[in-house]
Amino acid sequence: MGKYGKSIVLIRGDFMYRYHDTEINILQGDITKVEVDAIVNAANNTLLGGGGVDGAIHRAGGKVILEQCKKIGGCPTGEARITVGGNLPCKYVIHAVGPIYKDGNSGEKELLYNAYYNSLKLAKEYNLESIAFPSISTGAYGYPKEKAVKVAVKAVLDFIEEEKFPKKVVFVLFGEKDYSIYESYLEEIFKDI
Ligand code: AR6
Repeated sequence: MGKYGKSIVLIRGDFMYRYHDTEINILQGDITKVEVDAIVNAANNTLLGGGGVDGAIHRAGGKVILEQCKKIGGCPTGEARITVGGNLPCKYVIHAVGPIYKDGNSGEKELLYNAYYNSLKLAKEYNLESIAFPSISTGAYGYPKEKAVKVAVKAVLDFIEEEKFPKKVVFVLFGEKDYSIYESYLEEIFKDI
């Protein structure tokens, strides 16, 4: 059984970095299989589900997630809300809403940063020590992957720096290209840390 549970469809994922006391990993695979305290969903403002990772999480987690999302009643862009994990191996799902990418000058960067940062704030509030993120906004919402990785990593490192929390962060990349982008970016920035 692997580190992240017996059922993970893990294609690649041996990289591990440490920032303060936090372990940072990247995995290529399906986030619904990852055994952590919380996985983050790339949701939309309605929180009522959709395609991509959102669809996969609702399908695998079962109807309790949708029921809780309906009660929450939506979420502004850049913010995050929490539900249980239902049938997923994680305990909680943090539903974060990233921006739809327009031209890069419409506040997308700040909103994407906030989506990551606010997810970590919720994780801290619930004392969830391990958290897995997908690459928010880089699918249907069209955020360029090479730009998004910088924002995602900055938000996570800033949070760790400020809060010394959580214990583990996993970036879960679905596609091979997305994984390579994270792999080289983390390699590059951790050279200087
Ligand atoms: N595990 C990990 N990553 C995944 C998975 C998975 N199972 N499935 C897809 N990805 P997207 P967005 C990757 O489109 O751009 C939804 O309809 C995918 O390859 O899921 O934030 C929502 O309801 C991509 O890199 O989210 C919203 O309406 C990344 O997850 C809208 O899409 C994000 O792609 C949100 O768009």
